[in-house]
Amino acid sequence: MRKRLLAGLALVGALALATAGCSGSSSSGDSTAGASGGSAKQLTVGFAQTGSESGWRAANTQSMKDAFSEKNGFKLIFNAADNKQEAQIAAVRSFINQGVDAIVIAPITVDGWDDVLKEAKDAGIPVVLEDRTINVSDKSLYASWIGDDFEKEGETAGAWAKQTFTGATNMVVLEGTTGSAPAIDRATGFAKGMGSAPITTLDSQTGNFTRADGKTVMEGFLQKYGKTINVLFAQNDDMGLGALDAITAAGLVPGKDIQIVSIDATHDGLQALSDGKFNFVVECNPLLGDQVAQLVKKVVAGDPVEKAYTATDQSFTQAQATAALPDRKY
Ligand code: GZL
Repeated sequence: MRKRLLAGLALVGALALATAGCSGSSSSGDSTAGASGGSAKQLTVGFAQTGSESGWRAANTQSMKDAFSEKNGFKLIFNAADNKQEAQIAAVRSFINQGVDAIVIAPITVDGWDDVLKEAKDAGIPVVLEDRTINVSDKSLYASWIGDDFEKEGETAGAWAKQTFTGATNMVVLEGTTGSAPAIDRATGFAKGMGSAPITTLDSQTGNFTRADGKTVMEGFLQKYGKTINVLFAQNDDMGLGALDAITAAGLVPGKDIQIVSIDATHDGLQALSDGKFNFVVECNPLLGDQVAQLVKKVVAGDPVEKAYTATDQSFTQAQATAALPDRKY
């Protein structure tokens, strides 16, 4: 069960002492001070990232690398698993064998983590989750999680669809990575937000959070359903951006013939919204690095921490996207 405790924002603020908001973050804390102050030895941290599947992921990786810098008291061992869970688990095992001080994981999928997390626990190495969540039998196998509320993101997108489509409407869905928390929770949230709106889901398939697969799957949807499609729910911007090429190639106008609602609010996603090719975008904040770094220091220092810290997200209409773009840092 992945019910997450919505921690008070004040707590997130306390963790991110030197962090700016969504517009970009730069740790400026004392490079040697541990979370509880005073000098501390450099912490070696292994970070098992999902891969490099999307613009969101690139921003998240950069945020983590900026935060886990030598200046901030870390030696970072980084691994990107090319969206293959077995590779990600192998990376975690390698961190354990190297005897790192802590492990951070952005878990590709929700299941399959019990064994390797037990190995980390047996080795006395604390694990912090960032971004995606997992299903585990024993929650003591990880110290804490920081990320976004995917179900709320989906619900916000679904509520926009309910408000926008009052007559019979046909929808297709580009799902994220199969078995991943954002794909599962965004679908759940969208259904909640959509409620009893007269929206029929013609088809729903994974585009693996990538532009290439988003385009390919949308081409298939267009061949099968053509002009009967009224709206696309893309579970991330990259799949929606890939779908734009397919929609245009089919002689249809994205944002008009087929409306698009997407999640992430990357720069390219907000640009598509500002240009009228997307119709509504929900943010999923990738700039988690500073909070994760502060949390790791507190966990290693043995300070008390919450089980979950949830980042704050917003949503964008076309006008809001146009206004936000100049200052957008990702
Ligand atoms: C969400 C993150 C998802 C993004 C995608 O927190 O896990 O993975 O929505 C990314 O863009 O690939």
